[in-house]
Amino acid sequence: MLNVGVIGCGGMGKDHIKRLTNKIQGAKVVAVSDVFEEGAKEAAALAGGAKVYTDGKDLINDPDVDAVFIVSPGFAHTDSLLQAIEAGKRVFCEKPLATTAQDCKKIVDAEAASGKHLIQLGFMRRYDKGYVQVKEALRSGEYGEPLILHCTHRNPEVGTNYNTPMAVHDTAIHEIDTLHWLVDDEYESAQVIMPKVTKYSHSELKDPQIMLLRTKRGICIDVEVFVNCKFGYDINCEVVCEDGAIKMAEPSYPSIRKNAAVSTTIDTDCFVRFEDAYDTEVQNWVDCAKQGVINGPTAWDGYLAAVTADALVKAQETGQIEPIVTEEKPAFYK
Ligand code: ISE
Repeated sequence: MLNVGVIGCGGMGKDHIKRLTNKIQGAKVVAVSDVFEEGAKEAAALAGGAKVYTDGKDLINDPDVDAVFIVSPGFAHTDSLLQAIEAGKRVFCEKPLATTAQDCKKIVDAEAASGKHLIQLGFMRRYDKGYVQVKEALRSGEYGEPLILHCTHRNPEVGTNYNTPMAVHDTAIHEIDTLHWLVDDEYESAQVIMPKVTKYSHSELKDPQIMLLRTKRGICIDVEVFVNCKFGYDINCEVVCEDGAIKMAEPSYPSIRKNAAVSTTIDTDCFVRFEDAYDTEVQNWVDCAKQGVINGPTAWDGYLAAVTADALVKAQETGQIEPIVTEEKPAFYK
């Protein structure tokens, strides 16, 4: 059994605690921590009882905690990650790794210096069946080289505090990670095109946006990010290759004929759309952590995502093609 300590008991933290307690095999939540003690107590109850901490550092250093799950707000990740590395404990950290590329680099350097792969980052789309099928098709070589990717990332709506840069940091961040993994390439440049703004947006949010990424092998990617599309949580990905085009399967729901029309369901949030992916990524982390290994998105992937996001935010402001310049991948992550 892997004894897990969970840092961060907000909505997402509670969701993961329920998952670890009710669905995942081989793990037990033995401790929880949150700066808000009440939230931590509620979360401990969801786990059927667990130690309650208000300081994540105490949880990390608890000898009963084998491995740490970080689901606190992004700005709090760096301290917890550095403490977990120091304690030599395996970690699952929800995205983002950290809120700045500089902090991501600090974490990468600390993990590499420890000599042990300790961190798996919560980019769950890599575990989604649809993306995995596309990746397998690409890997088969049957369709030749990928040339163009057309993607959409649509949310029905977002909160009023959601602004233009969040379209990158909160939303497109998933495509940033998944797409370079999908085509096994690295990004070279970023550009953002701003269409007419929907009547459902406000002065602080340009919505929709078209984000363009070019990879080092020359693959061109367009991602429509539209977070007030109103009709659903709609994620699409089509890869145009030399010898065919591969479109990711849509979630399957019945097609219903009624009143001279055919209709089917579109999901309305990421928790339903990617429920299986979340379960698979956490089960994978538990299975690997029990064997003392990490096999999934790494801290280096978190650093790459942060640098790419920074270039896209700059491109939102300048309207220009911005270069994406990362440090050389350390041998530790190869
Ligand atoms: C949210 O944080 C997510 O992770 C969702 O996948 C994304 O669609 C949404 O825009 C984000 O705010």
